[in-house]
Amino acid sequence: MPESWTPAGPDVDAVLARYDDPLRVLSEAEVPAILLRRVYRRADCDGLIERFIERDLMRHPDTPAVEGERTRIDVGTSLGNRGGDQAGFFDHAAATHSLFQHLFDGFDNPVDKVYGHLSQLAAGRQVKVAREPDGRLYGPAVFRIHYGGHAYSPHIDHVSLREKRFDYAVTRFEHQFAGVLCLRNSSQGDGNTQAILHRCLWTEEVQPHLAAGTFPRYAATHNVEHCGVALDPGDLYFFNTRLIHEVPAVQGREPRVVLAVFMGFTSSDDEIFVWA
Ligand SMILES: O=C(O)CCC(=O)C(=O)O
Ligand SMILES: [Fe+2]
Repeated sequence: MPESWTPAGPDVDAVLARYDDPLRVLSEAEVPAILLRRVYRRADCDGLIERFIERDLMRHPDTPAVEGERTRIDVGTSLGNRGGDQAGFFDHAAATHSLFQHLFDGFDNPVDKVYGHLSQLAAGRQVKVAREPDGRLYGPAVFRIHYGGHAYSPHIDHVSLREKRFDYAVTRFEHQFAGVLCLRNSSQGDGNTQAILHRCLWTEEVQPHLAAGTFPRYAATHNVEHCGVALDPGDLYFFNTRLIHEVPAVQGREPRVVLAVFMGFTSSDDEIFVWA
């Protein structure tokens, strides 16, 4: 019987006992994800969210949304949103580095947690914030607050394959992964909003199905396996963002709050660049 396609985990030691080079395993999508449980304290998850609300970085779940408000708020800088204006992107990233210098005071630093776990999985490669040859830094990570109704339909994330950006240093990497640390999950009834990873790496052939919203039918006719990634606050997962993936709409009062990073990986490259 072939082994089932399930995440590696639940902690770094278990992953390293099984795989010498877990990120290379991710690059080949041999496993859907590396899923590390309870890497960040629950009290720090709640405390950070309270701080964001106090500082007006996010809306309290009981405060009604103002008309036309977006269902997703970002705290941080993301290349996907801002990369079209390169100077503006790097200025915004510099402001994020300043903001993050003290934003976590009194709590464990969640960005360091993500980078630290990634380093342990990196088989000696250096994990660093993505930078241009002239030293300009990308945003280190982004908090994403998703309110009710926000969904990610089946998609991939890849700077060159999807976004067609070639004027950034991160284009040099062959593979792109994401890291997602859950700080709060939406919940209502028995169903939490959880990510689904499909055992299908992006190709030109599937693109029309993503664009037309017909990927579910494509997946059913091609017997594409999938894997749900159920996160509790404090859990961290890494996955290959060339896998078609989705997150169903957030349900209920609580927003889904995550700290997200992307990273560029090439097996033979001794650096891993991380950005948001
Ligand atoms: O929140 C997640 O678990 C994944 C979100 C995602 O796919 C994205 O931000 O591109
Ligand atoms: Fe994604």
